[in-house]
Amino acid sequence: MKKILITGGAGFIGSHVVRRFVNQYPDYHIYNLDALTYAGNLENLRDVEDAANYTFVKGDITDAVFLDELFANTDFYGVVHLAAESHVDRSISDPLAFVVTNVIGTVNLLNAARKAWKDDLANRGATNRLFYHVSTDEVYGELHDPNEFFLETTSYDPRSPYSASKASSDHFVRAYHNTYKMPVVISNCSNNYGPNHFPEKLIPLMIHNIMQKKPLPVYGKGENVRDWLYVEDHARAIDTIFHRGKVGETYNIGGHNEWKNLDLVLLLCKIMDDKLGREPGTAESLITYVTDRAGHDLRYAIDATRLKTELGWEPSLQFEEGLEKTVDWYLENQAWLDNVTSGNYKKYYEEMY
Ligand code: NAD
Ligand code: TDX
Repeated sequence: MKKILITGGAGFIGSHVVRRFVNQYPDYHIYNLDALTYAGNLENLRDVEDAANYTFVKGDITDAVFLDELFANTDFYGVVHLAAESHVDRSISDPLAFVVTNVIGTVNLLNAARKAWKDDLANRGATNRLFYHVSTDEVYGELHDPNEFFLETTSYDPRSPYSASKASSDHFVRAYHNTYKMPVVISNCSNNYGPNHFPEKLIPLMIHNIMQKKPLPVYGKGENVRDWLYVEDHARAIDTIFHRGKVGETYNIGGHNEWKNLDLVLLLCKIMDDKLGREPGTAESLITYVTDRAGHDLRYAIDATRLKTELGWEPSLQFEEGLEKTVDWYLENQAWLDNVTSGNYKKYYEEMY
């Protein structure tokens, strides 16, 4: 049985990746390594927790000694690295936490793999092992020209502490490939949405606030543009790249689905009024324009042609369909939402808005 380490598997995207790998690959044993920060939640994985090919390991990627022991005791065939601090607003108030987890944590993981895989690395090309780093489109900076898209060759230009930390970790991953022959692959994905998304991010925050009839905080004028992808499509892309991506390469992943924030919030308002049996316009009346995010990137848009032409991946869901599925999930899982919005969330929310 091949042992695969997935980091950050209790988080939003990680939990969908863990579920997919556990269900699709009975010949793999999946180890989910997660520190269970505020963003990690084992409730996300209740349906796979008893699977014979799944093990949860509580641990912190900032702890190098722990990682070295883990890799010495378990012969991992592959690593899919998602553990990170992921919220741009939190990176603005506490940048160092992002350096520690996203940069130092990633280097610790690379070091642990390097030590454990040293015989394979000494023999370049003779390894089937893989270190897969999951990254973001935000490393490319922002776009102004509506005809421009991020390509795999676009120069890095990170503009928030979050994207600077992810760009740095991408650079370390490539440096380990070049210097130590670490077999790596990187993907840079656009904004995800779907079930289990923590309600500090735009879509689940708006869904939660519409349910509670609370103000809907739109930053600035709501003109910033994001390219949205359903999370299960991202998990399928990660599966595809893990198995068929070329070592040393980068793949962009995106939904080809750009929305201005305000238009997206208006669409959500319409869907939610409908589902909740409220008068049309009820949710929209909650929209409140608030101070813009510092250094707010104007537009992200991914060109995912390479992934389509080389590996045959395409998004499967239309946005309206994905958004309805997402809203339905939150309406059916209010206990999940109540649980993650109790305790520290209240304090975070009061400080933010
Ligand atoms: P998330 O915040 O929902 O989950 C992060 C997970 O990592 C949590 O389970 C948390 O407990 C864990 N974690 C955090 N610090 C840790 C540490 N020191 N040691 C071990 N575990 C730790 O994040 P997400 O939105 O699921 O993003 C996952 C990855 O995908 C990140 O690397 C992120 O940069 C990348 N990404 C996210 C998006 C997006 O739209 N959310 C888009 C592109 C790329
Ligand atoms: O309350 C809000 N109001 C608002 O107008 C929030 C939380 C956000 N916004 C805006 C800011 C952005 O333009 O909505 C847009 C989306 O914001 P987020 O959901 O915070 O996502 P973003 O900053 O685009 O980053 C996300 O996508 C790329 C993830 O959090 C990253 O982890 C990922 O790499």
